[in-house]
Formats: sequence, structure tokens, C-alpha cells
Amino acid sequence: MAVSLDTTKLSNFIDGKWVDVRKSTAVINPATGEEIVDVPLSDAGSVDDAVAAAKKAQKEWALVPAPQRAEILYQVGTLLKERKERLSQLLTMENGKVLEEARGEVQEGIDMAFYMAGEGRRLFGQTTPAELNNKFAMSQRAPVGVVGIITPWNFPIAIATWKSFPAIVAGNAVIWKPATETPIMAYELAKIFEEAGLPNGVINVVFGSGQMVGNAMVHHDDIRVISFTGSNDIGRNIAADCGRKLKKVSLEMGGKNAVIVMDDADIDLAVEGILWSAFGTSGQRCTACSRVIVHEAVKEKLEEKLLQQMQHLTIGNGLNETIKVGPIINKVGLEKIKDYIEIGKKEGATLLEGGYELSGTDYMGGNFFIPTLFTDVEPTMRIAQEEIFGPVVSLIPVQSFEEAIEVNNGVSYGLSSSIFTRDVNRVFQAQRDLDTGIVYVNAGTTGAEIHLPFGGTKGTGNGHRDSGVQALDVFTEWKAIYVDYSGKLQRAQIDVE
Ligand code: UN1
Repeated sequence: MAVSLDTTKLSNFIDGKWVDVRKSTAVINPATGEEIVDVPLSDAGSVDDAVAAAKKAQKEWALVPAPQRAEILYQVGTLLKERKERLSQLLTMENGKVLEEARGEVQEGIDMAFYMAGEGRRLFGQTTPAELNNKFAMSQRAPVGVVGIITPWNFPIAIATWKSFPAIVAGNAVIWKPATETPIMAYELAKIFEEAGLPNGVINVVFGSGQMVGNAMVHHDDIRVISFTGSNDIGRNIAADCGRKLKKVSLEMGGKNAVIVMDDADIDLAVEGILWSAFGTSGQRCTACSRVIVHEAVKEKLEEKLLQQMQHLTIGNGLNETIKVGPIINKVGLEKIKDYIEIGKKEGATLLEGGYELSGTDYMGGNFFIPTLFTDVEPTMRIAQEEIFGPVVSLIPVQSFEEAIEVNNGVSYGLSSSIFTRDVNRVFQAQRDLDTGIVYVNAGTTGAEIHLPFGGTKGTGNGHRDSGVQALDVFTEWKAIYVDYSGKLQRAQIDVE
């Protein structure tokens, strides 16, 4: 049975209270065009209110022992687990991804809750010898204070958990701006935090546009960290603004990820890996495969098998369990994909399959684009360089392993890469030479697990990582502590023989 929301208009969640905002906009189901709920369009005043509440709450929260803070995350994990099916269906309604993938995304949130709750009993620092006798030296993590997280529509719950859970377990308070396209996951997660007993003001959700709410967060002096996932253009601006304020900023800004298929690869396996990572989530993952770099010896075979298998990709409303490829998030996303098809054709790439928007009764009201394959693509073409964020793959033939690595690395992004080969030497050379934050061997480019660092090199980020224990570095400061128990003044670097 279809699930439903308990409200027709969402509210902000500030200081543990649900706060109405006058201005709002409709959230549209991308598979049907139907309005699901209204989402607030808050102004800078709401951010000020949220920060004031967060500042107050954080002082007390930081004094709660971390294992006790973690108990609340365990409770959050339990509630997420209990509501997995409800959340997954709502996620499919607001984002469009097919139900199986929605369930996978909610599972990422559950995994992150239990993983980060475990950190409540670790949050390891170091103890280390001191230079002087009768002196003790150690380092430990300290919370930063009030942190701001800005999350995207393509993983509205998983990415929110990657950022908010480490922030919370480390003793920070959070201001969270979810994407206006997908606010329902934020609403449901805020309710879960409330029920789990998180003290008022430790998490505050402010709905609204990047221009208004995001900007106000970036410029607010009392928000000491911004963690952002979204487009490269916006990320660069955020970094520049945060730089002037000496604010810590963690960015994750997409990819142009490739699967390399070598001449000795298991071609059937490679086809499966490509289909899943290129057309799953309709290509709307930062980690999606949008280039296939193929050794010329197996190019024809790969093309043939890909074309065959693409015929089995069912497209439609993701709530229907037989559907494999859901809609594109909105009309803007759809237009961008259509533009890239034209660009690819003009550049001289061969359109092997697809290349058009789907219309007709089955697709009425939704934004559907057929899985598309270009071949004989040159590595320098725009379709091989720029992020399209749709179900479009460019096949690039190469003559050697070395050329494959060079082509993989010849883009401005560096998130994820993959190689299909049976040669153990190539496996280890590839994992060393592929310039991306994530490398897969004999698997597609998607499917990162939450206990490993998520992020990438070059235009993908600015050196920080989401998820994994590394996420704690974003939300903590290192404090070095020296305890002298000699009873006299000992001078480091001076009173040593
Ligand atoms: C994203 O696309 O921004 O590795 C996140 C994956 C998922 C997360 C993707 N676990 O594809």
C-alpha cells in the first residue's frame, strides 16, 4: 500500500519546534508531475534563529559524554530501520529513484547511524611520549561548535547522514539545509531525531533556496564549518566566501567517472557493471559511470552486448518494482541532458542508442530520458569531459593499458574509476595510477560503503572526505594536551641534553 505524509506543508525544525514559514513552493514527483507537499522557502531570519538555538544547545551537548551522545544515534538507527520501507517509498516519490535503490539508500543511512554511534566509544586521539621526563602528551578531538550542512537531491537521506551523524557524535550542533527538490527525507529524519531524544537545538532544519538559506549559512559568523555536496560552480563560490572568513569548508562536487574494459576482461561482467553504474539512478549519481574506456580488441564485442542488454532496461515510475530506470529529477535536468546529446552529435560522436526524451501515455507528466550510448568518442569532446548527470555513456576506444589510464585521468574531476581485467599486475598498477578518490576492480563505479572515505581529487573536492572515520576530521579540531607532573618548570626544546 502506498505510504502518505502526515502533512500538506512542511515546517522548519528549529530548537526542537516545528516552525511555519509563510513562503513556500511545491515539491513535484518527477515520475508523475504531481505535487506531493509544500516546502518552506525560508529567509536569512530563519537561519539566524536556528544558529542562536544551535549555539545554546551545543554548549551543553558538548558536555554530554560521547558514548551517551552515541546512544541517541543508536536509537536513530533503530527508528530508521523500523521505517525503512516507508522512507524508501517516500524517497522514490520525491526523488524518482527506483524502489530497490531507494531501499539501498535508506540502508546507507542505517549503516551510518550504527557506524557513527560506535565512534561514540572511540573518537580516538593519540597518546605519545613527551620530550621531557615526567611529562605526558596526548591529542584529542574537540567539537568545532555550530556546523552547516548543505545536501543534494540525488541522495537526500544518505548524504545527510554522512554529514550530520559524525557532526553530532563529535559534540557539534547542526544547521541543515536540504535540497528543496527532496525535503521529505529531511522532514522524516528530523522527526526521527526528535523521537530519539536528541536535545532541542542540536539539529535544526531550515528549508529554502541556496541563494537565500545557503548563502546566509555561508556568511554567518557563528557557523564554523560548511559541508557541501553539489555542483562545482556553487562549491567554488562557497569555498571562496568561506576562505575570506577562515571557515572550514568540505566540498564534494561530482565526477566524470569511467569504467576501463581491458582486452582480457570478463565482458559479460563488465556489461553488467556498466549498466548498473551508468543507468542506475538514471545516471544521477556523483559516482555514475559516464565514460567507458575500452581496449580496441574488445570494443565491438562490448558494444554489441551493451546494446543487447540495454533493451531490457525498463523505464518508468520507480514505485513499480519491475522498473529499472526512473525519471530525471526535473525539467532543468532533462534539458541539460538533451543539450549534451546535441553537443555530442555536433562534435562527431556516433549515437549508437537512445538520445531522446520519452513521451506518450506511459510517461505522462514525468521527466523520462532513454538510456543512451555514444561511441567513437574522443577523450577531449565535451561529452567526455563534462558532467551530464543523466543516463548517457560515452565509449572511448584506446589501444593500451597506459592510454586507458591517461584518458581516465584526463578530466577535471577525480571521484570514482573502475577497471575490468584479470591481470593482477594491471590491477595493482591501476589502483596506484588512477587519479580518483575511489577505485573499483571488476565492479562498476558506484556502490561506496559508508565506513570508507567518500570523495575525490581535483575538481571533485577540496581534500576532505565524507563518511568513513575521515568525516570526523571535518567536524572536529585537534587539540594537543601536555601534562607536566615533574613539579618544576620544564622547557621543551631547551631543557634537553
Ligand atoms: C552520490 O552520488 O553523491 O557510491 C553518492 C555510491 C553511493 C553514494 C553516491 N553509495 O554510488
